[in-house]
Amino acid sequence: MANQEFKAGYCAIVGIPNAGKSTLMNALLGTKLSIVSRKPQTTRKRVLGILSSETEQIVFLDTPGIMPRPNTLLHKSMLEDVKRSFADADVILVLAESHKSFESALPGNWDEYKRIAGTKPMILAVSKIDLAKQKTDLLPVLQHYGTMSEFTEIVPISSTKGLNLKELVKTLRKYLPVAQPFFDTEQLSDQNDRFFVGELVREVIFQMYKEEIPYSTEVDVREFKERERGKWFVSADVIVERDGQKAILVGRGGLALKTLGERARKEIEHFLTHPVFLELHVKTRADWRDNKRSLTELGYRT
Ligand SMILES: Nc1nc2c(ncn2[C@@H]2O[C@H](COP(=O)(O)OP(=O)(O)OP(=O)(O)O)[C@@H](O)[C@H]2O)c(=O)[nH]1
Ligand SMILES: [Mg+2]
Repeated sequence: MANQEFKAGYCAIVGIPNAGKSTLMNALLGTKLSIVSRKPQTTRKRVLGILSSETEQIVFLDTPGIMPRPNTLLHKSMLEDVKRSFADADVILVLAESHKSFESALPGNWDEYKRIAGTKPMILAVSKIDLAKQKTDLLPVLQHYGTMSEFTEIVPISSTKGLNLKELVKTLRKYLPVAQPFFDTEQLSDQNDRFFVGELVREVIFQMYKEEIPYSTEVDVREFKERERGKWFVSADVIVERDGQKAILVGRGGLALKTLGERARKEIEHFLTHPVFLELHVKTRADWRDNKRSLTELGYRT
């Protein structure tokens, strides 16, 4: 609409682990950018996703889940990313799952984050409403959040069913400043393919392995070569904390690692729309989650 002023700004998507933040950003962008799993704490670094239309550009910051008590240096770094996103945002979009109790749908230390937000507008998206058994189940939930003064708007959504997402964008638009786009309107992110390739390997690890394995594992893309002819070449280290975990990752006769490689390669090829040769090397780096130097080398801010 030519008579609408162009608006542009940053929107941080925040909430407890597993609230559906990454799924929402992907649904809004119409593309799979940020990795998703059924396990909490999938996102570890903030992921930037750019939504451009003729009337606005919203730069989303998909953040790691807020956990009240960080118990590793990695967790602390994840929370720093959340806080940085609060600081960078023009509007803060808080996700709370519709089917969770009010006490558990927002972070235990919500007051602390409310303070960080200060006077910035905060919108609450009540997520996963497709899980509500009946429409009437949602009413008391929306009424309850309606009494919380920090939220200027409340929008019920379902990312997987695509419910109310257009309304959500319209609502967010209201709180963006009049400005020119920050990024090229064709651009989807400011993070490079190398980053997303590592994330896709990590996503398959979150889907394939149980218990502590996904949490103890990191992926470090060592080589990423685009070739003029033939397959592109990707070599990545899969880092675990202990040798016992290495054995689980590799599996009997190397079968698990082979499956991981095949599944990750398919995801990467889909993302890059180009065939790739993927090489994975499993390495042990003792307690990397609590080692400042290791974390810095792996691209975490500490
Ligand atoms: N039924 C339903 N499930 C959803 C919806 N949105 C997300 N999920 C599921 O919720 C789980 C967590 O989704 P994510 O997008 O990874 O959640 P997140 O908030 O990014 O999680 P962290 O990165 O770990 O903090 C996945 O299994 C999703 O498929 C939704 O609208 N409806
Ligand atoms: Mg996530």
